[in-house]
Amino acid sequence: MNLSNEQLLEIYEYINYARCMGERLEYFIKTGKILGAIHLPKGQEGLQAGLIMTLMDARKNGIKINTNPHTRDQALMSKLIGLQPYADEMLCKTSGINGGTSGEYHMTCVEKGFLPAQGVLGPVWGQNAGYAWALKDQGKTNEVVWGIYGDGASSRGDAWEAMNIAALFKVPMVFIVVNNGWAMANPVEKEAPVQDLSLRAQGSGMRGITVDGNDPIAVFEAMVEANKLAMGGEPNLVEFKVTRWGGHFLGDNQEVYRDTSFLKHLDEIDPVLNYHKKLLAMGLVKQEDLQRVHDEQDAIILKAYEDGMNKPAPTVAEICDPNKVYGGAY
Ligand SMILES: Cc1ncc(C[n+]2csc(CCOP(=O)(O)OP(=O)(O)O)c2C)c(N)n1
Ligand SMILES: [Mg+2]
Repeated sequence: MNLSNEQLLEIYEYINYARCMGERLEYFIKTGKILGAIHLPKGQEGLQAGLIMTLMDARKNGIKINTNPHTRDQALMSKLIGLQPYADEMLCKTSGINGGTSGEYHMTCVEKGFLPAQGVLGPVWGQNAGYAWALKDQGKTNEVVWGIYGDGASSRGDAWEAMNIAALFKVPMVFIVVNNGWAMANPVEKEAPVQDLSLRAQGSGMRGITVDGNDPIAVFEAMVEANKLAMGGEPNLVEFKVTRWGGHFLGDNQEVYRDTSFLKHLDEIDPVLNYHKKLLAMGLVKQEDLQRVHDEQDAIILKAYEDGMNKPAPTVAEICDPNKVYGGAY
Protein backbone atom coordinates (compact mmCIF):
# COMPACT_ATOMS: atom_id res chain seq x y z
CA MET A 1 0.00 0.00 0.00
CA ASN A 2 1.47 3.36 -0.97
CA LEU A 3 0.52 5.99 1.57
CA SER A 4 0.05 9.58 0.40
CA ASN A 5 1.94 12.44 2.03
CA GLU A 6 -1.35 13.50 3.65
CA GLN A 7 -1.74 10.07 5.21
CA LEU A 8 1.86 10.06 6.46
CA LEU A 9 1.29 13.45 8.06
CA GLU A 10 -1.98 12.29 9.59
CA ILE A 11 -0.08 9.44 11.26
CA TYR A 12 2.51 12.02 12.39
CA GLU A 13 -0.29 13.91 14.18
CA TYR A 14 -1.58 10.73 15.86
CA ILE A 15 1.83 9.51 17.04
CA ASN A 16 2.50 12.89 18.65
CA TYR A 17 -0.99 12.81 20.14
CA ALA A 18 -0.32 9.36 21.63
CA ARG A 19 2.98 10.52 23.15
CA CYS A 20 1.35 13.62 24.66
CA MET A 21 -1.53 11.53 26.00
CA GLY A 22 0.94 9.39 27.96
CA GLU A 23 2.89 12.39 29.20
CA ARG A 24 -0.24 14.18 30.41
CA LEU A 25 -1.60 11.04 32.06
CA GLU A 26 1.61 10.72 34.02
CA TYR A 27 1.47 14.41 34.95
CA PHE A 28 -2.15 14.28 36.14
CA ILE A 29 -1.60 11.09 38.12
CA LYS A 30 1.44 12.57 39.83
CA THR A 31 -0.43 15.79 40.62
CA GLY A 32 -3.35 13.84 42.08
CA LYS A 33 -5.97 14.81 39.48
CA ILE A 34 -6.42 11.30 38.10
CA LEU A 35 -6.81 8.51 40.59
CA GLY A 36 -6.31 4.78 40.39
CA ALA A 37 -3.71 2.46 38.92
CA ILE A 38 -3.11 3.77 35.41
CA HIS A 39 -1.14 1.77 32.87
CA LEU A 40 1.03 4.19 30.94
CA PRO A 41 1.32 3.79 27.18
CA LYS A 42 4.92 5.00 26.88
CA GLY A 43 6.79 3.05 24.22
CA GLN A 44 3.63 1.79 22.54
CA GLU A 45 2.75 4.98 20.61
CA GLY A 46 3.56 3.51 17.18
CA LEU A 47 0.81 0.96 17.67
CA GLN A 48 -1.60 3.62 18.92
CA ALA A 49 -0.96 5.84 15.90
CA GLY A 50 -1.47 2.93 13.47
CA LEU A 51 -4.70 1.83 15.15
CA ILE A 52 -6.07 5.39 15.25
CA MET A 53 -5.18 5.85 11.58
CA THR A 54 -7.08 2.64 10.77
CA LEU A 55 -10.06 3.81 12.82
CA MET A 56 -10.19 7.16 11.01
CA ASP A 57 -9.69 5.56 7.61
CA ALA A 58 -12.50 3.06 8.36
CA ARG A 59 -14.83 5.90 9.35
CA LYS A 60 -14.10 7.69 6.07
CA ASN A 61 -15.09 4.50 4.28
CA GLY A 62 -18.32 4.04 6.27
CA ILE A 63 -16.99 1.17 8.39
CA LYS A 64 -17.70 1.07 12.11
CA ILE A 65 -14.99 -0.30 14.38
CA ASN A 66 -16.23 -1.87 17.62
CA THR A 67 -13.52 -2.58 20.13
CA ASN A 68 -12.58 -2.96 23.76
CA PRO A 69 -9.34 -1.00 23.96
CA HIS A 70 -6.84 -2.56 26.35
CA THR A 71 -5.31 -0.74 29.31
CA ARG A 72 -2.58 1.18 27.44
CA ASP A 73 -4.83 2.27 24.56
CA GLN A 74 -5.83 5.63 26.07
CA ALA A 75 -5.13 7.54 22.84
CA LEU A 76 -7.31 5.13 20.86
CA MET A 77 -10.06 5.28 23.52
CA SER A 78 -10.21 9.06 23.33
CA LYS A 79 -10.39 9.06 19.53
CA LEU A 80 -13.12 6.43 19.65
CA ILE A 81 -15.47 8.30 21.98
CA GLY A 82 -14.19 11.90 21.78
CA LEU A 83 -11.46 13.52 23.87
CA GLN A 84 -13.70 15.59 26.16
CA PRO A 85 -16.05 12.78 27.30
CA TYR A 86 -12.91 10.66 27.75
CA ALA A 87 -11.02 13.26 29.81
CA ASP A 88 -14.10 14.02 31.93
CA GLU A 89 -14.53 10.34 32.69
CA MET A 90 -10.86 10.04 33.70
CA LEU A 91 -11.44 12.98 36.07
CA CYS A 92 -14.62 11.28 37.46
CA LYS A 93 -17.04 13.99 36.30
CA THR A 94 -20.75 13.61 35.53
CA SER A 95 -20.06 14.85 31.98
CA GLY A 96 -17.77 11.86 31.38
CA ILE A 97 -18.84 9.17 28.95
CA ASN A 98 -20.18 7.05 31.84
CA GLY A 99 -21.10 9.86 34.22
CA GLY A 100 -17.78 9.65 36.05
CA THR A 101 -18.43 6.16 37.41
CA SER A 102 -16.34 3.89 35.23
CA GLY A 103 -12.70 4.90 35.57
CA GLU A 104 -10.28 4.08 32.80
CA TYR A 105 -10.72 0.35 32.65
CA HIS A 106 -14.52 0.12 32.52
CA MET A 107 -15.35 2.86 30.07
CA THR A 108 -18.11 1.77 27.73
CA CYS A 109 -20.10 3.33 24.92
CA VAL A 110 -21.54 0.72 22.60
CA GLU A 111 -23.09 3.36 20.30
CA LYS A 112 -19.62 4.71 19.57
CA GLY A 113 -18.11 1.25 19.32
CA PHE A 114 -16.48 1.11 22.77
CA LEU A 115 -17.40 -2.37 23.99
CA PRO A 116 -17.31 -3.30 27.68
CA ALA A 117 -14.14 -4.68 29.22
CA GLN A 118 -13.82 -6.83 32.33
CA GLY A 119 -11.56 -6.72 35.36
CA VAL A 120 -11.08 -10.45 34.91
CA LEU A 121 -8.81 -10.85 31.92
CA GLY A 122 -9.70 -13.65 29.53
CA PRO A 123 -13.43 -13.63 28.84
CA VAL A 124 -13.51 -10.38 26.85
CA TRP A 125 -12.44 -11.99 23.58
CA GLY A 126 -15.42 -14.33 24.00
CA GLN A 127 -17.73 -11.35 24.45
CA ASN A 128 -16.15 -9.71 21.42
CA ALA A 129 -16.68 -12.83 19.31
CA GLY A 130 -20.31 -12.95 20.46
CA TYR A 131 -20.77 -9.31 19.48
CA ALA A 132 -19.25 -9.99 16.06
CA TRP A 133 -21.51 -13.01 15.67
CA ALA A 134 -24.55 -10.80 16.41
CA LEU A 135 -23.35 -8.29 13.78
CA LYS A 136 -23.19 -11.09 11.26
CA ASP A 137 -26.64 -12.41 12.22
CA GLN A 138 -28.11 -8.93 11.86
CA GLY A 139 -26.55 -8.45 8.43
CA LYS A 140 -24.43 -5.47 9.58
CA THR A 141 -21.80 -5.88 6.91
CA ASN A 142 -20.14 -2.50 7.47
CA GLU A 143 -18.98 -3.28 11.00
CA VAL A 144 -16.02 -5.16 12.43
CA VAL A 145 -14.85 -6.03 15.96
CA TRP A 146 -11.30 -5.64 17.25
CA GLY A 147 -10.57 -7.71 20.34
CA ILE A 148 -7.46 -6.16 21.85
CA TYR A 149 -5.52 -8.12 24.44
CA GLY A 150 -2.02 -8.18 25.81
CA ASP A 151 0.31 -11.17 25.67
CA GLY A 152 -0.73 -12.13 29.20
CA ALA A 153 -4.49 -11.83 28.74
CA SER A 154 -4.37 -13.72 25.44
CA SER A 155 -2.71 -16.65 27.20
CA ARG A 156 -5.87 -17.41 29.19
CA GLY A 157 -7.99 -20.44 28.30
CA ASP A 158 -11.06 -18.37 27.42
CA ALA A 159 -9.08 -16.72 24.64
CA TRP A 160 -8.65 -20.05 22.82
CA GLU A 161 -12.37 -20.78 23.04
CA ALA A 162 -13.16 -17.36 21.57
CA MET A 163 -10.81 -17.94 18.62
CA ASN A 164 -12.38 -21.34 17.97
CA ILE A 165 -15.94 -19.99 17.97
CA ALA A 166 -15.04 -16.94 15.86
CA ALA A 167 -13.34 -19.11 13.24
CA LEU A 168 -16.12 -21.70 13.26
CA PHE A 169 -18.86 -19.15 12.65
CA LYS A 170 -16.74 -16.88 10.42
CA VAL A 171 -17.54 -13.74 12.38
CA PRO A 172 -16.17 -10.29 11.45
CA MET A 173 -13.49 -10.06 14.13
CA VAL A 174 -9.79 -9.26 14.31
CA PHE A 175 -7.95 -10.65 17.33
CA ILE A 176 -5.22 -8.19 18.26
CA VAL A 177 -2.43 -9.32 20.57
CA VAL A 178 -0.26 -6.54 21.92
CA ASN A 179 2.87 -8.44 22.82
CA ASN A 180 5.00 -6.18 24.99
CA GLY A 181 6.79 -9.13 26.54
CA TRP A 182 5.35 -8.68 30.01
CA ALA A 183 2.19 -9.45 31.94
CA MET A 184 2.77 -7.44 35.08
CA ALA A 185 6.07 -8.97 36.32
CA ASN A 186 5.71 -12.17 34.31
CA PRO A 187 7.83 -12.38 31.15
CA VAL A 188 6.24 -13.79 28.00
CA GLU A 189 8.78 -16.69 27.99
CA LYS A 190 7.11 -17.99 31.15
CA GLU A 191 3.61 -17.90 29.74
CA ALA A 192 4.05 -19.04 26.13
CA PRO A 193 6.11 -21.86 24.58
CA VAL A 194 6.34 -20.02 21.24
CA GLN A 195 8.05 -16.76 20.30
CA ASP A 196 5.34 -15.50 17.99
CA LEU A 197 1.90 -15.51 19.61
CA SER A 198 0.36 -15.21 16.14
CA LEU A 199 1.01 -18.96 15.80
CA ARG A 200 -1.93 -19.54 18.10
CA ALA A 201 -4.35 -18.59 15.33
CA GLN A 202 -3.38 -21.75 13.45
CA GLY A 203 -5.10 -23.92 16.05
CA SER A 204 -8.40 -22.47 14.85
CA GLY A 205 -7.47 -22.47 11.18
CA MET A 206 -7.20 -18.68 11.19
CA ARG A 207 -4.54 -16.55 9.61
CA GLY A 208 -2.14 -15.14 12.20
CA ILE A 209 0.61 -12.62 11.47
CA THR A 210 3.26 -10.87 13.52
CA VAL A 211 3.89 -7.19 12.86
CA ASP A 212 6.33 -4.62 14.26
CA GLY A 213 4.01 -2.55 16.45
CA ASN A 214 6.59 0.24 16.64
CA ASP A 215 6.03 1.09 12.99
CA PRO A 216 2.69 2.90 12.62
CA ILE A 217 2.67 2.45 8.84
CA ALA A 218 3.08 -1.32 9.20
CA VAL A 219 0.30 -1.33 11.81
CA PHE A 220 -2.05 0.61 9.54
CA GLU A 221 -1.35 -1.61 6.54
CA ALA A 222 -1.78 -4.80 8.57
CA MET A 223 -5.05 -3.61 10.11
CA VAL A 224 -6.61 -2.49 6.82
CA GLU A 225 -5.92 -5.96 5.42
CA ALA A 226 -7.09 -7.68 8.63
CA ASN A 227 -10.37 -5.73 8.60
CA LYS A 228 -10.98 -6.62 4.97
CA LEU A 229 -10.45 -10.31 5.64
CA ALA A 230 -12.60 -10.29 8.79
CA MET A 231 -15.47 -8.49 7.10
CA GLY A 232 -15.27 -10.99 4.27
CA GLY A 233 -15.82 -13.89 6.68
CA GLU A 234 -12.20 -14.60 7.63
CA PRO A 235 -11.61 -13.70 11.26
CA ASN A 236 -7.87 -13.45 11.88
CA LEU A 237 -5.21 -12.57 14.42
CA VAL A 238 -2.56 -9.86 14.32
CA GLU A 239 0.21 -9.83 16.91
CA PHE A 240 1.99 -6.52 17.40
CA LYS A 241 5.39 -6.64 19.06
CA VAL A 242 6.10 -3.56 21.16
CA THR A 243 8.16 -2.55 24.19
CA ARG A 244 6.70 -1.54 27.53
CA TRP A 245 8.99 1.19 28.84
CA GLY A 246 7.68 1.47 32.36
CA GLY A 247 6.30 -0.78 35.07
CA HIS A 248 2.93 -2.47 34.74
CA PHE A 249 1.27 0.63 36.18
CA LEU A 250 2.67 3.91 37.42
CA GLY A 251 4.21 3.05 40.79
CA ASP A 252 5.21 -0.50 39.90
CA ASN A 253 8.96 -0.78 40.47
CA GLN A 254 10.02 -2.91 37.50
CA GLU A 255 13.69 -2.69 38.53
CA VAL A 256 13.18 -5.61 40.89
CA TYR A 257 12.12 -8.06 38.18
CA ARG A 258 13.39 -6.74 34.86
CA ASP A 259 16.65 -5.73 33.20
CA THR A 260 15.95 -2.11 32.32
CA SER A 261 19.28 -1.29 30.65
CA PHE A 262 17.36 -0.74 27.39
CA LEU A 263 16.08 2.52 28.90
CA LYS A 264 19.56 3.99 28.34
CA HIS A 265 19.16 3.53 24.58
CA LEU A 266 15.63 4.81 24.03
CA ASP A 267 16.86 6.99 21.17
CA GLU A 268 17.29 3.82 19.13
CA ILE A 269 13.91 2.25 19.84
CA ASP A 270 11.60 5.23 20.43
CA PRO A 271 8.73 4.77 17.91
CA VAL A 272 7.94 8.50 17.95
CA LEU A 273 11.53 9.54 17.30
CA ASN A 274 11.94 6.91 14.61
CA TYR A 275 8.81 8.09 12.82
CA HIS A 276 10.06 11.66 13.01
CA LYS A 277 13.37 10.53 11.48
CA LYS A 278 11.51 8.82 8.65
CA LEU A 279 9.50 11.94 7.77
CA LEU A 280 12.57 14.16 8.12
CA ALA A 281 14.46 11.96 5.66
CA MET A 282 11.54 12.19 3.25
CA GLY A 283 11.54 15.97 3.58
CA LEU A 284 7.93 15.93 4.81
CA VAL A 285 8.69 17.69 8.08
CA LYS A 286 11.42 20.02 9.31
CA GLN A 287 13.46 19.61 12.47
CA GLU A 288 12.39 23.03 13.72
CA ASP A 289 8.69 22.08 13.46
CA LEU A 290 8.84 18.89 15.54
CA GLN A 291 8.50 20.55 18.94
CA ARG A 292 5.68 22.79 17.70
CA VAL A 293 3.62 19.84 16.48
CA HIS A 294 4.17 18.04 19.79
CA ASP A 295 3.10 21.16 21.66
CA GLU A 296 -0.02 21.59 19.52
CA GLN A 297 -1.19 18.08 20.39
CA ASP A 298 -0.28 18.63 24.03
CA ALA A 299 -2.33 21.86 24.13
CA ILE A 300 -5.42 20.03 22.81
CA ILE A 301 -5.13 17.36 25.51
CA LEU A 302 -4.31 19.82 28.28
CA LYS A 303 -7.31 22.00 27.40
CA ALA A 304 -9.65 19.01 27.57
CA TYR A 305 -8.38 18.12 31.05
CA GLU A 306 -8.45 21.72 32.25
CA ASP A 307 -12.01 22.17 30.97
CA GLY A 308 -12.99 18.96 32.75
CA MET A 309 -11.43 19.89 36.09
CA ASN A 310 -14.13 22.31 37.24
CA LYS A 311 -17.10 20.21 36.22
CA PRO A 312 -19.21 18.50 38.89
CA ALA A 313 -18.42 15.05 40.19
CA PRO A 314 -21.18 12.49 40.73
CA THR A 315 -22.66 12.27 44.22
CA VAL A 316 -22.13 9.18 46.35
CA ALA A 317 -25.76 8.23 45.68
CA GLU A 318 -25.14 8.47 41.93
CA ILE A 319 -21.97 6.43 42.14
CA CYS A 320 -23.76 3.73 44.13
CA ASP A 321 -26.93 3.69 42.00
CA PRO A 322 -26.91 0.16 40.56
CA ASN A 323 -28.86 1.28 37.48
CA LYS A 324 -26.07 3.68 36.63
CA VAL A 325 -23.23 1.42 37.64
CA TYR A 326 -24.50 -1.58 35.69
CA GLY A 327 -26.24 0.45 33.00
CA GLY A 328 -23.29 2.58 31.93
CA ALA A 329 -20.06 1.18 33.26
CA TYR A 330 -19.90 -2.54 32.78
C1 LIG B 1 -7.81 -13.47 35.23
C2 LIG B 1 -6.93 -12.34 35.70
N1 LIG B 1 -5.73 -12.63 36.26
C3 LIG B 1 -4.94 -11.63 36.69
C4 LIG B 1 -5.34 -10.32 36.58
C5 LIG B 1 -4.43 -9.19 37.08
N2 LIG B 1 -3.83 -8.50 35.94
C6 LIG B 1 -4.29 -7.30 35.52
S1 LIG B 1 -3.43 -6.72 34.19
C7 LIG B 1 -2.43 -8.09 34.19
C8 LIG B 1 -1.33 -8.22 33.18
C9 LIG B 1 -1.82 -8.18 31.80
O1 LIG B 1 -0.74 -8.33 30.94
P1 LIG B 1 -0.94 -8.19 29.40
O2 LIG B 1 -2.19 -8.86 28.99
O3 LIG B 1 0.31 -8.66 28.75
O4 LIG B 1 -1.17 -6.63 29.18
P2 LIG B 1 -0.17 -5.41 29.43
O5 LIG B 1 -0.40 -4.95 30.83
O6 LIG B 1 1.20 -5.89 29.17
O7 LIG B 1 -0.59 -4.35 28.45
C10 LIG B 1 -2.78 -8.97 35.20
C11 LIG B 1 -2.08 -10.25 35.45
C12 LIG B 1 -6.60 -10.06 36.00
N3 LIG B 1 -7.06 -8.82 35.85
N4 LIG B 1 -7.39 -11.09 35.56
MG1 LIG C 1 1.91 -7.55 28.13
